[in-house]
Amino acid sequence: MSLETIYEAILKGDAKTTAAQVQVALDQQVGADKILYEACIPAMGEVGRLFEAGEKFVPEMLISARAMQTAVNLLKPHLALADVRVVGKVVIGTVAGDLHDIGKNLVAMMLEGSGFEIVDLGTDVSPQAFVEAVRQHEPHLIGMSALLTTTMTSISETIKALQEAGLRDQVKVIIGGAPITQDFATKVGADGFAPDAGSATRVAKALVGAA
Ligand code: B12
Repeated sequence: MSLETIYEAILKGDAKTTAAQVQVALDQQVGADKILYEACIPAMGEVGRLFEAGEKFVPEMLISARAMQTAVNLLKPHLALADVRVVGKVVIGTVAGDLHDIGKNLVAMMLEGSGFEIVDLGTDVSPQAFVEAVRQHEPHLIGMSALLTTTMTSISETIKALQEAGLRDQVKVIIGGAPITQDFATKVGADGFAPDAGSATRVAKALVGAA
């Protein structure tokens, strides 16, 4: 086993080899976070780079995403070391028009592992669905993920919908996704931004006063 083998397997979209090699790595006591951050996530970054360069196409992105998902499923129990103390409730989803969910799922997983109760609305979540979920679940935090420059606007639309529903003051908003920056977060009036799942946990805890 080497992290390189896992990286290559995800890049190729070979879910079987990915699963087998992740298991070997875990058996050899390689840390789950090391496997995730040094093999799996860089592989997805490379998939994106090759797609942008016209060397990979949507179906290939999809099979790499599936291989990544098998890795995440195996890593999950090792990453999410359950902290029984509930520090807050988070409603999380990928915004309207956007189907990317690997990053959102990782963030949800890490938040869950650090004591948050998670209500996952899935992908392509409309501003209205976020508003309804806030009414129904009364979370401390809303997490929105956007991976496309074209769906970043759904974040501001959702924040606007929360304001119009009179709910904005009841909930903190944390956002993320590859095209999201702190500048963008400030501009749209989000309370927090994090570039990755690890820092998402820190920011979320700070927002609910549990840091
Ligand atoms: C896999 C993938 C797909 C898969 C998604 C499968 C799935 N179930 O998610 C499929 C094949 C479906 C797909 C489709 C498309 N994709 Co795509 N995709 C990717 C790819 C290669 C990887 C994304 C990924 O999973 N990364 C790994 C995860 C771990 O990283 P992450 O998502 O960034 O998440 C981390 C942080 O951003 C952060 N984070 C994420 N969410 C949140 C939320 C909160 C609250 C916080 C705090 C933090 C946070 O923490 C995460 C963990 O560390 C990216 C390339 C890239 N560099 O991002 C392109 C990419 C996002 N896709 C792209 C495009 C263009 C598309 C399509 C439009 C292609 C097409 N022509 O159809 C469609 C759009 C479909 C749609 N409507 O959503 C472009 C977007 C370009 C742009 N500027 O908008 C990218 C950047 C590729 C590229 N370089 O051109 N895609």
